[in-house]
Amino acid sequence: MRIIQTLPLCLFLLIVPATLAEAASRPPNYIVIFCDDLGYGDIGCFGAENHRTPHIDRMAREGMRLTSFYSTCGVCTPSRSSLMTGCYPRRVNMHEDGRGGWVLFPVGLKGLNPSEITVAEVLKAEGYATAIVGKWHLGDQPPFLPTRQGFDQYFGIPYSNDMGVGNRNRNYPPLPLLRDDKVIETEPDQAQITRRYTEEAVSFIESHKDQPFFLYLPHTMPHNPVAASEAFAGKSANGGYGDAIEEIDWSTGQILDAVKQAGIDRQTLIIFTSDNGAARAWGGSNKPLSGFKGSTMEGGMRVPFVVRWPGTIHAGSESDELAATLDILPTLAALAGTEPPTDRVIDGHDISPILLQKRRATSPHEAFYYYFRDQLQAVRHGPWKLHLARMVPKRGNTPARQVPARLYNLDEDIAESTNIAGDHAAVVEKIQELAERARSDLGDRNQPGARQRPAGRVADPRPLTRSVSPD
Ligand SMILES: [Ca+2]
Repeated sequence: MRIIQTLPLCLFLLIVPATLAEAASRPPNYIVIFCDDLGYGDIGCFGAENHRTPHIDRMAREGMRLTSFYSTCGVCTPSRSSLMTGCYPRRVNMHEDGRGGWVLFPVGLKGLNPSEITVAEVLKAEGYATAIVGKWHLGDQPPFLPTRQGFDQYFGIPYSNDMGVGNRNRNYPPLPLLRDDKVIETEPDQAQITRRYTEEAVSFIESHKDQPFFLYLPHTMPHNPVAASEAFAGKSANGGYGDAIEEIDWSTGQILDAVKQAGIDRQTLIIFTSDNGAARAWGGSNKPLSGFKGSTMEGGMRVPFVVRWPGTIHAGSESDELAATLDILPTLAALAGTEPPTDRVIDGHDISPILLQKRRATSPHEAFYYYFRDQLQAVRHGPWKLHLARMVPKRGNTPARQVPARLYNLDEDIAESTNIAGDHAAVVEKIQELAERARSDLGDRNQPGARQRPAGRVADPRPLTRSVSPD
């Protein structure tokens, strides 16, 4: 009798410490949900009243909101280059395309240099399974595809969803849908794309629950042209844009459920954020910020950020410390027990002390630089943001004009409405010094920076079609 009673206890002692040790030593899984053009005020937990986002809102209640989180540019390609490399777009020369466009276009000359080390490569070296489901937008030529940048697998439309035959301004090849490096469909039904991405993501989670994984889910939506499946089309209070947001919210709920059902809820850190602010035209909101996609106003670059990791990140927490997509690579690396590449400059920092609410954890950024295309337009330093004096080029019938420097205290004036440069000469001077530092390091307009690195280039780009077999 005594043996029977003690046996389960022995088993318990043998099994449980091993399980606990495994849980403690196993690095966390990562899921990064990255929306396209979703604005600061587009989800409920950041103040939206016209979009129903109960699953993302639940993520925020069970996790943390960062309210001063930035993408590094108001448009797609530069923003994504920072998420992947931990560097400013000019550092890796992805601030413009090879022909001077503000993002990469199909049949591009340029791509993220294969010699750059992406967050996927950092994690893969630690034994992570890696997948991307969605929009890549860092090069459409074979050497630049995600399967050459640390991702084991890829499923998605590789660039913006308006860059297909439906775009009457340009002669683009049919919009491709890729699996790994092969075009498996052209001009896919975009109303089904969020659902298909979600199914792919859930399937990846289910089949990789027993090993550390990194799942990057850059949605095609709500970039224009917006579309949603039957269950969401016409159902929101904000037209097609709201439908697309509400389907992304459903998708996020599916991801949360899949993680829970796989029994890895407490071992999985999930991020929800966006690549830039909402555009002026399509129904999105950046409230209470001013400005839109494509600008260096807060509305162009400050994005909503929610992170959830039950048992490790406190439920219902939030921080207004300045952080950026630059910090994703260093932070995920640190939490996985490794570090970012040490053979090159990395602009981001490990923000896990902020996420874990370590005492006195503050922003690791002395300055944050707001570039648009090749130009340094603004700098943030603590609560202060200085829009630098600059020449605004001629546009249409509006002549070129010189605009003076403008200073805002974002803690008191988040909408950048009252220029107080005249009252704070010392602050202006300090930020101008920081701007000079960025100019010499990263460059500005035609002035190259001392520590920029080249983008990848091909001499003879070709369309991604079903018949092209990669090199
Ligand atoms: Ca975008």
